[in-house]
Amino acid sequence: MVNFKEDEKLNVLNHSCAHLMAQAIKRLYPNALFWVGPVIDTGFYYDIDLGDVKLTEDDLDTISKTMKKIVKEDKLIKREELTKEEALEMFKNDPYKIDLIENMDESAVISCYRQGEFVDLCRGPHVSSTKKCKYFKLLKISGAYYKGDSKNKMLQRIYGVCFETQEDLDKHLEFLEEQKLRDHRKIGKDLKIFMTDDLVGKGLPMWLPNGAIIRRELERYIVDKEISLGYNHVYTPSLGSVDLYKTSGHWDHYKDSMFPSMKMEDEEYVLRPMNCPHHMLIYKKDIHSYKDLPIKIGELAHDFRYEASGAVCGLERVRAMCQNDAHLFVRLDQVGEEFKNVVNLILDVYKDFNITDYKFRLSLRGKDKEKYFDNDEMWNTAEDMLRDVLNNLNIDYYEALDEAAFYGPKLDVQIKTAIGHDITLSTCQLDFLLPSRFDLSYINKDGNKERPVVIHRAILGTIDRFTAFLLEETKGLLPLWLSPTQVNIIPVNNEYHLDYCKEIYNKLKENGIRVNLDDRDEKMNYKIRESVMNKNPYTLILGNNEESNKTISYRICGQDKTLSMDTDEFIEKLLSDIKERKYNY
Ligand code: TSB
Ligand code: ZN
Repeated sequence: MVNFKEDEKLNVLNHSCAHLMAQAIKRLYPNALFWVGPVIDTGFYYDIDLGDVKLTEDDLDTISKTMKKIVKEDKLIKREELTKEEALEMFKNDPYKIDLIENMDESAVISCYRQGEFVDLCRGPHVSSTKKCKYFKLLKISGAYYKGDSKNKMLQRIYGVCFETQEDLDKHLEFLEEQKLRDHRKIGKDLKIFMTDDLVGKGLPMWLPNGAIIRRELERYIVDKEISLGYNHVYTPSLGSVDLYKTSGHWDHYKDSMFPSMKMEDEEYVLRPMNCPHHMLIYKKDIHSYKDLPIKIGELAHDFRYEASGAVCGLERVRAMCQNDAHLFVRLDQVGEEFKNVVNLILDVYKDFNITDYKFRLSLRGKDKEKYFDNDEMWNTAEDMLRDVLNNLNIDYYEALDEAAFYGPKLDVQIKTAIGHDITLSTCQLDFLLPSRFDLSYINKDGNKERPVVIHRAILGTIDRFTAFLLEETKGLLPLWLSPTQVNIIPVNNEYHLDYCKEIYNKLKENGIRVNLDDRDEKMNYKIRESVMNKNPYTLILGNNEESNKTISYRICGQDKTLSMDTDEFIEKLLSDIKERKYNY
């Protein structure tokens, strides 16, 4: 997908188009005030204060028409330079511009761009005239808090894109349409995988029977893999006392992401946002020798985070989630090796799911003193060590400030979702803090106490997010082992072939294959079309031929041909593909 921010030409063009849009809005709504209008990866937007006027999607047409008029007028776009004083005078009636200007250096040369009657503060550069912004499309409106702060006024944000040719624009719009079809929220609804209901609450999806099958398979898959690697799984409660989270440091550094506490008599509890504190105490229960390490405590653990209501998204960002979590308690000399093992596990899992389009991100501490535990020495050690580990692993990664956990730096695996969100799938984190907060130790070779290091890791991330990702990657046609219905049987004619269909149905069922018999009184072709829409991997069509030869005929979803096979051979093939967890068809 084209990146508007990185492509130099498109960047300038889209920025100019944002001004064009602002000019059109100002003509239509003379009281409109403008905050910022940057180019983003997916095009441009402008944040607008329209007072009491609430724009709807229909208004986008009107705005577009006025923009087209200004394109025709072919206004020259001219740069002017001002001192801070001049700029403050020029925009004295615009509190948003005043805010921007006041934050600039005294000595800065401030530029603005004029096109006809419209002038806007801007660093530029811009195209030379409005004619150049001919091929644009306004895409959507949303609310956006002034300066991104929910305590501030809500502005209206209009998104758009602009290209150099009609052809490029059409191609892009087609791509966006296809993206929409890949949106896991649509697929999840169409395939009856999950639902949401405002009566339950925002960010609290419910997994329907089809989703529950996917989830159970994923959970079995990852737990089995972890068991084979020496992980020990536990179950711990989703609640913890406030004191537990005070001890860990979550209370000081992570409270904003937690649901408020519940008080009962003299006790106070929280829904847990993470599982580390529980696992620390499990480790602490026993005395450990250096020979016992690494100790790997895993859990499919339920967590609760108070994600902003505007940020929750289907299964991708939820407020109640299930982490594929584990904490590895390791000696200092084991950090490199164990980190490598986790990265290899991530790569191994990605191979199983054919995941190739991702980036490793080294997530480092930011400046915010409240967000991160304050100990420079600890951070420097941890960040240097992690960088070393990654360099030794020879993997490509980029660094990002202010993305660490409050307790330490992370290696995150970033992916782009169908609707363009940049999200973390897997994570592996290095932590010197919690072992000390919980006073953890092991007995070293000399019989003295030493502090272990903790590696936090989630391979599938959360089952929720991973499922969202899979639905988008596969467009709903999941690998056979994950498909809620693996085989759908359709009789050529209900009147004659139902008995044979039932015989095959029973045979498949006895073999543990998830099978459905579509015996509704509908036409065969209708049922076949629906079976494809429901992304059933195998659709069996059984009639006279199949019955007399004791065979089956099948179509694989998304493939045109119909193939015939001996029934037992077919079952064997399916069972082997399921057992191998084969990804493709
Ligand atoms: C790995 N304590 C660590 C754990 O031991 C931890 O909680 N890390 S985390 O905060 O990064 O969360 C782990 C993973 O959960 C993330 O990598 C991400 O894939 C997933 N995740 C985080 N927040 C959400 C959410 N709101 N909805 C769905 N998945 C989420
Ligand atoms: Zn953790």
